[in-house]
Amino acid sequence: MFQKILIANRGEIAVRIIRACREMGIKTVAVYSEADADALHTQLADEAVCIGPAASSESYLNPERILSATIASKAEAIHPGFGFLSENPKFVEMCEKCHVAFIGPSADIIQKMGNKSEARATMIKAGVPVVPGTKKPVFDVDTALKEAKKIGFPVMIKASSGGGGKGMRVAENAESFGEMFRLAQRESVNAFGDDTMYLEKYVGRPRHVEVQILADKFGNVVQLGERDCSIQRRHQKMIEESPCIAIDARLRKKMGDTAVRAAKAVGYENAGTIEFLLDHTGDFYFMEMNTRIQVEHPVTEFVSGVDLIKEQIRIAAGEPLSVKQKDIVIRGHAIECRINAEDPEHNFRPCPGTVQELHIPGGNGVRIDTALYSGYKIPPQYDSMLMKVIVHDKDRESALAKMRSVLGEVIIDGVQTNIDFQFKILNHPEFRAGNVTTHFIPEHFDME
Ligand code: MV4
Repeated sequence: MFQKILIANRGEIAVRIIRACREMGIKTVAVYSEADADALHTQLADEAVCIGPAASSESYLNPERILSATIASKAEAIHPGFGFLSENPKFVEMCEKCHVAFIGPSADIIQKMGNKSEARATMIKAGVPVVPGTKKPVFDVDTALKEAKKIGFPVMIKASSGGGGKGMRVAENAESFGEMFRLAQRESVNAFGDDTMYLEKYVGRPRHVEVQILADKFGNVVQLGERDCSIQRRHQKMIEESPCIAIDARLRKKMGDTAVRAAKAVGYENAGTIEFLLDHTGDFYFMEMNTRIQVEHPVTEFVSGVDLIKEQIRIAAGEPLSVKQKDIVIRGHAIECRINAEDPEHNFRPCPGTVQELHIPGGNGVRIDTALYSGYKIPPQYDSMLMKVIVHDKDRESALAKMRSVLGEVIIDGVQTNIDFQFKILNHPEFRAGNVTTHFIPEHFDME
C-alpha cells in the first residue's frame, strides 16, 4: 500500500480523499493555490505545498507544478479527484514517466473515452446499445446531412471532443440542419480545437441514468447500481438519487451487466461511470463513459456501503477489489442535493462571499460533504459548489422527507445559495411522483 498520496484537487472532494487516506493510515499532501492558503484541504492534510497563483491554469491545472510537489514531498501516488487534471491523458502519461501512480485509469483509456465518437464505435463493437446514428465521424455538412436523412429527424449533432453538453445541437429537420451543424462544429472548434462531429437520433425527454463500476488490475469488474441524475440545469446536475425508481430488477440487471461489459471491452481499471439515456419505453443507450470519481459518488456509497475512494486507492496500489458482485446489495434510497453559491433569481450567477455563520446538520442517514467552515472566505476563481447534502433512508419517500428536514436546518450565512430552489424542486408534485427527465428544470421552471 502507498505510504503517502498527493491530492491534486481542492474543496470538498480533496477533504473527502484526505479523510479516506487518514482512515487507511496513508499520509496526505495537499496542493493549494495562493487563494487557498486558508482552505480546509490545505489545513487538514499532513503536508501542504503551494503550487501557484489563484488562477486554476497556474495551479490546479498545471501538471509540472503538481508533479514537482509530488516528487519533492516523496508522495508515491496522485489522486486527481474530479475536474482539473482528472481526465487529462497527457498528465497521466507524465505521471507514468515520473514513476508516480495515478489513481485512475491509464492515459490510453482516458484518451479513448474522451473521444466520444471513438467511444461510441468501441461500444458498438462490444455489443453495448447506442442510439442509432453514425458509426464514423463526420466533418462536413453535406456528408452529415446525408447521414441525418438516413437516421431520420430530429437528430442530435455532437462534438467528438464534447461531453457535458458542449458542442451539441438538435436539428429538427433537414432545413435547419446546416445551420445547426455549423453552430455545433464552430463551438467545438472554439472550445476543443476539433471539428470532428457525429450524429445520433434525438431521444426526447429521456432520463439520465448512470451505472457506477469498479475494476481492478486482475480483470475483476463489479457494478454498484445506478444513479438517476436527470435533474440538471444547463448540464449541471442539481439532484442525484439511487436507485432510479423507473427501473425494475430485470432492467437494473440488464443495465448493470451492460456497464460491466462496456468496462471489460476497454480493459478498464479503477472507478468509472457508464452514462446511459433511458427512454420512456425502457430502452437505454450508451452516452459516455466518465473515467473519474464523480461528484455524486456518495449516493452510491450510501446504498451499496462501499467506500469508492478507498477502493480507488486499493486498486491503484495493485490490490484486488474488496467486494465481489454477489456481495453488493443495494439497500434503501439515497438522494444528494448540490448546494451552490449562486443566485437563482439572477440567472444562477455565482455569488462568492464570506461564510458568517455556518450550521451543518447531522443525524441518522445524513452525510454532508463540504470544505466550508465558519469565517471561510470563498474564492471567486473556482466552482460554485459549496456543499453536498446526502441522505439515506429505507425508501424514496422517507429519503425525501429526510432531505427536506436536513436542508431546512442548513445555515450558510453571508452567501447566496440555491437552497430555496432545491426546495422548489423537492416540493414539486412531479418530482415527488418521480416523473423526472433531463428536461425537468426547463419544463417546470421557466427561467433561462
Ligand atoms: C442526447 C440526448 C438526447 N438524444 N443524445 C447531454 C450531454 C451528454 N452527456 C449527452 N447528452 C444528451 N445526449 C441524444 N441522441 C440528451 C442529452 C442530455 C440532455 C440534453 C438536453 C438537456 C439536458 C440533457 C441532460 C442530459 C442529457
